[in-house]
Amino acid sequence: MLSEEQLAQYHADGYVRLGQVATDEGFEALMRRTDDITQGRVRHDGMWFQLDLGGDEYKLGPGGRFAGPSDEYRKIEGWERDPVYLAYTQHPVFQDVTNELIGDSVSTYRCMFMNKPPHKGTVLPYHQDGGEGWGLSSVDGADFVTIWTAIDPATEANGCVEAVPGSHKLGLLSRRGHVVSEEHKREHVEDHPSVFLELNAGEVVVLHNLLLHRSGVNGSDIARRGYSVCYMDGAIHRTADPDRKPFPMIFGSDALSVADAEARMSA
Ligand SMILES: O=C(O)CCC(=O)C(=O)O
Repeated sequence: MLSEEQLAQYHADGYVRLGQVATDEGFEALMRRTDDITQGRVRHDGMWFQLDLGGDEYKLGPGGRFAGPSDEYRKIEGWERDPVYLAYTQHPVFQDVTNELIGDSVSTYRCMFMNKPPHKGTVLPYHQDGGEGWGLSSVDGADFVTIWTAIDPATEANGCVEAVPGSHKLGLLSRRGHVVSEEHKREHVEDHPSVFLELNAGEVVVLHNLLLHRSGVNGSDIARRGYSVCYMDGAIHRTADPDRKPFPMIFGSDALSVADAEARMSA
């Protein structure tokens, strides 16, 4: 449960740190499973992989199926298919937090791995999470929250998330663009102090979806792997979907089951 102080910080700054949520043993299992997935020892249908191109230009490679064992995936989506990661995503602490900030019925837009390999890592410019590009029935994302877990220590040197405290209060700056325009950057980023959300391995930060955030390249010898889950109101659906099918449910009725995910693995 968020304390009153934590809740006040979340509303004032648009982020709040939770410390380490997993037990040490649980976190070791997450680290092992991270390697199992990036190295292809564990495979799940429907996961999406994108290799890192590196560089300080926002240039992304194509995404698709597993492309062989690699420490150089930039992004991998679909981690809710994995029982170890699903159990973590459904941790009671995250249930309390999302219950408080969203409600009882919670789905996930995406459960993703974001990596900046040593001396690589593509820059991610300042952006807000939401807008029409997400193709959702909730455009301004007033009912999303991201919970970001450091798999490696996340530091300024290896490209941790950087954010402008309080910027979530600006509301959605553009319905169209995901990345902040030059004009909005001049107005809302330059001359506004930012914070580097440095975390020890295992630690967690909760981010308001409209918080202006970015991350840079990794200038260090240490990888910067993170696990980012966008939780949202379970009623949100894709605008293009005439059946209004919900996203994978994490909490509430029809929530995904760890036992089912385990059974699929051993089938
Ligand atoms: O991990 C990163 O570098 C950025 C992640 C991000 O933008 C997000 O989780 O919404």
